Amino acid sequence: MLRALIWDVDGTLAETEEQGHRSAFNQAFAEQGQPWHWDEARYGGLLAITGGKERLLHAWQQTDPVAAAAPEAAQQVAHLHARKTAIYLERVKNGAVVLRPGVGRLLRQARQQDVLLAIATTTTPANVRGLLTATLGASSLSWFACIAAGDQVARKKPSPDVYQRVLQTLGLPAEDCLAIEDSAVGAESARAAGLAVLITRSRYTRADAPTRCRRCWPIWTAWASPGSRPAGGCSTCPMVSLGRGWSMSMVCGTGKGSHWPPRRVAADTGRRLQQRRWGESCRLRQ
Ligand code: XBP
Ligand code: MG
Repeated sequence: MLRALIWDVDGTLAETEEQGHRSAFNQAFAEQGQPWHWDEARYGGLLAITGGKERLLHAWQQTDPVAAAAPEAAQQVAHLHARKTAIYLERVKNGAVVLRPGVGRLLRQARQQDVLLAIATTTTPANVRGLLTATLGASSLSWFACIAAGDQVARKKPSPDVYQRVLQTLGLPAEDCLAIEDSAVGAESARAAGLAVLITRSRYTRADAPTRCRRCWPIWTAWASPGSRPAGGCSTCPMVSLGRGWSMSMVCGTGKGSHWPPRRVAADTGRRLQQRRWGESCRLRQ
């Protein structure tokens, strides 16, 4: 039975990375006299390192390993990251980041139908609160039975810690919940916690290899936006049946596909998966 939807934030609730995180990092670098600028390609590579502080330190180690190993490096990273967070929050407050299509409706539908909502993210907790407040209003914070974020767990994604923390807080078994993610790293984290995962790929995860994702059954992919076609991916709009009459569909906007879903999904999870409607956007039904 579906009891809870557990949402990733960056790339899933909203396309936060480009207008939000990347530009905030670059502004913080410029303000603090750092000779760094992360263009889209560089930032895309760095997203393999989850967590902004960890990402900063990793990039620094790559460019100047001696300075990055100095005793004061951690403090400098923390200082830069604090400024980056402040810039990010300002941008979000000013409307630079919006929810992805269908997300607001799916959240509301879940609430109407007594499906719990939770968040499992590597980003800073203040960023989650800022995004929810700016896009759905301050009262939306109370929609979530659990918000697990950032340093609240020892190890960030792809470790399962953040999802395990959510499951523990909700007091639910993994088989009663569905994780919604945008990346292979996030899917790996959710699957390691025993969760089913629905992936809706985002701007920076368009090229995440389907072969990698298929390991993490059950996973269904949908394109980030109508018309975008990542290399080597599928082109279907799956309807996911979650058992006991629940189902969910995600829009891809690219029309009918052919090779999805893999039959082994059903065998693996005991859940049925059907492809019967096209062009639907994030609907949860009973
Ligand atoms: C994706 C991330 C985050 C943000 C930066 O998180 O890796 O680290 O890019 O956030 P998600 P901070 O799990 O939501 O996809 O700088 O606040 O760490
Ligand atoms: Mg993400």
